[in-house]
Order: sequence, then C-alpha cells, then structure tokens
Amino acid sequence: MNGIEIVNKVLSGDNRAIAKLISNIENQAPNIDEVLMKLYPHTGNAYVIGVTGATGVGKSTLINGLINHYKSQGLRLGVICIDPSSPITGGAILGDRLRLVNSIDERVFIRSMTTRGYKGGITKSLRDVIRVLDASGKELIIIETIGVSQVDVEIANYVDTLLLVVMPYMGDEIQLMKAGLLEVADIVVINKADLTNSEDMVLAIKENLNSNNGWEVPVIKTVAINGFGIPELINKINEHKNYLLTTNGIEKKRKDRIKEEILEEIFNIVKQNIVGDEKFDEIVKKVFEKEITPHFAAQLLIKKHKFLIFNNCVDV
Ligand SMILES: Nc1nc2c(ncn2[C@@H]2O[C@H](COP(=O)(O)OP(=O)(O)OP(=O)(O)O)[C@@H](O)[C@H]2O)c(=O)[nH]1
Ligand SMILES: [Mg+2]
Repeated sequence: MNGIEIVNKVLSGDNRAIAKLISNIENQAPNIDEVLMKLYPHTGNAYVIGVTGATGVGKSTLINGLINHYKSQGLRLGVICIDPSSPITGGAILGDRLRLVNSIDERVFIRSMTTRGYKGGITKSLRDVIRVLDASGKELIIIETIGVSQVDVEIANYVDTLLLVVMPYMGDEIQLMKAGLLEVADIVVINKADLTNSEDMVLAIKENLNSNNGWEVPVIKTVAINGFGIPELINKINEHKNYLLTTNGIEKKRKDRIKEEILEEIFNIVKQNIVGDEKFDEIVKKVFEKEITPHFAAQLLIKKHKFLIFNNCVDV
C-alpha cells in the first residue's frame, strides 16, 4: 500500500489498513509524517477514555464490558492496550483476541503496543495512534495502561476521561497513588467488589480524593466478571463527558494537549541535532569538571546549532 492508498483506506475505516499504519508508526516508516499530515484534518471527533491501574485489578475485563455495551449501541471502537511486558507474549495474546473480535465485528479494532524500544516512553507514538483511530471514524477510543504511581500520570494528558481502577486489599498502593494518579483520575472504579472489604476501600479512596477541576470524582464499585456496576460506570462516563462539554473543559484539555505536544516536538528537534554533535561529549566533560554550568552548556549548543536546526525544518 502506498501513502495515498493507506490514507484512503484508513479514512474508510478499514481495520487492516489501520493495523498496517500503526506498525508504520511504531517502525517510524519513511513516509509516516506525510501520511499523518493527510489524516490530521479528519481527527478530533473521537472521545478517548483511559483505563489505568495496577496489574491484575481487572482493567481488561472491565474494558470488555465497556466494549460490549458500546458495541450494542452501534458505536465504532478502537482499543489500545499499552503492554509493558514482552512484545512476543503480549502481542500474541492480543493478536488472537484481535482476530477473534474482528472476525465478528469490523467496528471494533483492538491492538496492543509494547513499551519496549521507545526511548522516553511511547508517548509520541501513542498520540499518533490515537489520531489514526480517530481519523478512521472510531467514535470511542479506549486506552489501557498499567498505572500505580506518580510516573504513570502522563496518561491523563492523552485522554478525555480517565478511569483509575483499584481493588480491595490495596492499602500500600493507595499511598503510592495519593500523590499522583488519584489527583488526575476522573472516575475511581473499585473492581472485584465481590471480594470482602470493598467498602473499606471506598472509604480509603474517598478520604484521599480531591475534586478534579470542579468535577466531583465519583467512586464506583464493580464486579467486572459478572457485569455488576458496569451500567453505573457507563452513566458516570457520560456524566463526565457532558460536564466537559458544558464547561468548555474539553476544549481546554485538548488545547493544553496541543500546547504540550508542540513544546515536546520543539524539544525533540533541538535534541536530535545536539545529540549528534561530535563536540557534545567534550562539552559534557567541561560541565563535569565544573568549567561551565549545564545552563551555559545548553545555550552554547543551541547557538552553535541554530542554523542546522533551521535547515532541518520545513519552510513555512
Ligand atoms: N473476583 C473477581 N475477579 C475479577 C474481577 N474482574 C477481573 N477479575 C479477574 O482478575 C484477573 C485479572 O483481570 P484482568 O482484566 O486481566 O486484569 P488487568 O488489570 O487487565 O491486568 P493486567 O493487564 O495484567 O494489568 C482475571 O483472572 C479476571 O478474571 C472481579 O470483579 N472479581
Ligand atoms: Mg489487562
């Protein structure tokens, strides 16, 4: 498939073309920027839900419940599972599931992305993948990530509604979440409520919750394996979406996201030029030996590279 073919097929909602393009994003294929540029005007219609929480709390099982519900409403769905484990096992299991679901229903696209091989996280690729799904006409995109601590809060920057999933018996983890994930969650789900002490967990979470930009974060109990609480969860997701739409929160979130992405891109462009400089190690040595400060070194390198950086940018 050439660039134009893949763009047209993705725009028509073809799951095989979507899968191919996601692989091209992961491998940074040569024409990828051009293809993504063509898709960009067709993005901005999908609603993105993040599902995060510690390993084994039941995120995938919950997502399955959400998929069934939204599918029955006739929605087109994209589901991305960020898998930190081995690309071989993770990919194979999800690959099987993908084939199974796709053979039943073209409207659902499921894919895992492994965090391996991406220096500094997979954020850039994830953004592009979300856009591909969005442009392909998926109305709802669900992202599953493992999240336990401060470092995992980044997922909040990619989604419109973030679900934090916990389960009973997670005392220590709550401490970890306090500073980070609890602050960015829009809805807290206490899954495995069939186990005892789920009420203690509700109280522990409520004690540590703050309101999130004026939105009162609800705490919901679910049993993902039998569907208990799923309708309530779906209601809360809708309520949060309506809250964002009526308070202009969605526009703000999305503009903040764009701002963040542009700044990151600038940083990456500058960094790519500077890391390749044969004098870089020499300058690092000078900083190490206290001849110059890191601040001064940065200015020196930016000045030195300014023309190179210009030349590597497109004309505007
Ligand atoms: N008792 C009980 N078990 C559940 C419930 N939800 C999920 N499980 C089980 O918990 C295990 C883990 O569920 P997953 O949905 O794979 O959990 P996950 O959070 O996606 O796990 P990772 O992707 O590995 O982080 C499975 O054996 C599920 O059947 C629940 O509500 N109650
Ligand atoms: Mg899972």
